[in-house]
Amino acid sequence: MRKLTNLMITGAAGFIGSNFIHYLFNQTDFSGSIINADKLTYAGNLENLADIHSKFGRTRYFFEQVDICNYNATKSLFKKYEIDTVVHFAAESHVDRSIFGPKDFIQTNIIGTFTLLETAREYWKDRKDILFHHVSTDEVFGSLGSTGAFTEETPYDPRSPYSASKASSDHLVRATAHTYGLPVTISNCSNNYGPYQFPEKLIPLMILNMLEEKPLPVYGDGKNVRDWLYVEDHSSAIWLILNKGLDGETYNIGGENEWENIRLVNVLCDKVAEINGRDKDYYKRLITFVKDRPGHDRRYAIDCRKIKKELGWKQRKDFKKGLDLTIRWYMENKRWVERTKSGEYRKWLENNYSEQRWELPDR
Ligand code: NAD
Ligand code: TDX
Repeated sequence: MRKLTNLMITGAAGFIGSNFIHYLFNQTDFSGSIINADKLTYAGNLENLADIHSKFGRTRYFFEQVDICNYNATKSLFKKYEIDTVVHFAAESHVDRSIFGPKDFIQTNIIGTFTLLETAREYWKDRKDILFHHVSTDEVFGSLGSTGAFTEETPYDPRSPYSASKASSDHLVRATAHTYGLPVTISNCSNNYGPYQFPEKLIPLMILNMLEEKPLPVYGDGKNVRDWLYVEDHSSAIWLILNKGLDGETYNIGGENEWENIRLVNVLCDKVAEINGRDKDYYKRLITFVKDRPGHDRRYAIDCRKIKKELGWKQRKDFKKGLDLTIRWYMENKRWVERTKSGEYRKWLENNYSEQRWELPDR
């Protein structure tokens, strides 16, 4: 029986990790503590969790600024909080950045994952009531032609520095389980969208550019296909895996919701125009085809029948509704948008944690 009491969630100041924490506190019966272990790179924004901090800070929610590549730091956190579960989100996550500067991807995604695995092995020894869950991506499987979908058995074929670093981390997790018996689970998920996504990724970038009447840059011919999943549905899948997933197993998670980029951008233009009371085609004049991403994977699609059948998971959010919620979130959260774009969000830590001493919760 897994303990699932003191969860170290790495990279939880980022997009999916912060949504996962909201999901745990607001939509599950989870009654333990969460330790958010995050280095706070450009992608880490503690304002994503300001509400959680004020409700549960220093009782059930703790933030620790830590680089997962630092063995001594991760080891002391395992001890300090008696960690029994790791949910490993921390990563460099943006494909374009990996093309211009792959080094941080190799460091965090590979060395960082390796360091966490070493820490977990050292601290947990032969315990079986613990779990290391590794969050990965569909991009490790490569690129598809016009038909078919990635299953858990699809051979790895990563084609960008980002996906190569994630593939490498997946291999390290499996090798550690196989060689040393560490209880692990892995999930490979398709493209997420929703609140708190850093506006370098396609959907928030397009929404915010429309609102500022800036060009909407579509790479290449716009016919690359992605399979989109609302971030809350990703969270529910991970929570299910923590509770019911079998040690050593991999689960694919996907939206079963494929869109060519250009079609998706057109739908976003329609929706933002509708919400803003503009003519239907108002924002489409901003669509600009630009030079393609080097090595741009053509199509991803996930076969997620295993997690559906074995764990009873399903996607709940209809895509049009999810897009509507997401657009409205970016329109209504002007302060978050402004502070994210200006870099002001990086000062939140100084202003809110200066007096904190990272104490243990009362037990
Ligand atoms: P993100 O870029 O929004 O957040 C990453 C977080 O990790 C940030 O808070 C950052 O500060 C932190 N971080 C980076 N380097 C660190 C380090 N060395 N030590 C500690 N913390 C560090 O990423 P995201 O979109 O939330 O993705 C989370 C995870 O999910 C990643 O592992 C990613 O590969 C995977 N994933 C993402 C998607 C997607 O569509 N975004 C889809 C499938 C899988
Ligand atoms: O300005 C843009 N114009 C454009 O046409 C951007 C930012 C993207 N694109 C295209 C490239 C992709 O085909 O849109 C698609 C989606 O791009 P991203 O949002 O950068 O996502 P992607 O490269 O598909 O990777 C995402 O999904 C899998 C996440 O960033 C990864 O972390 C995750 O593993």
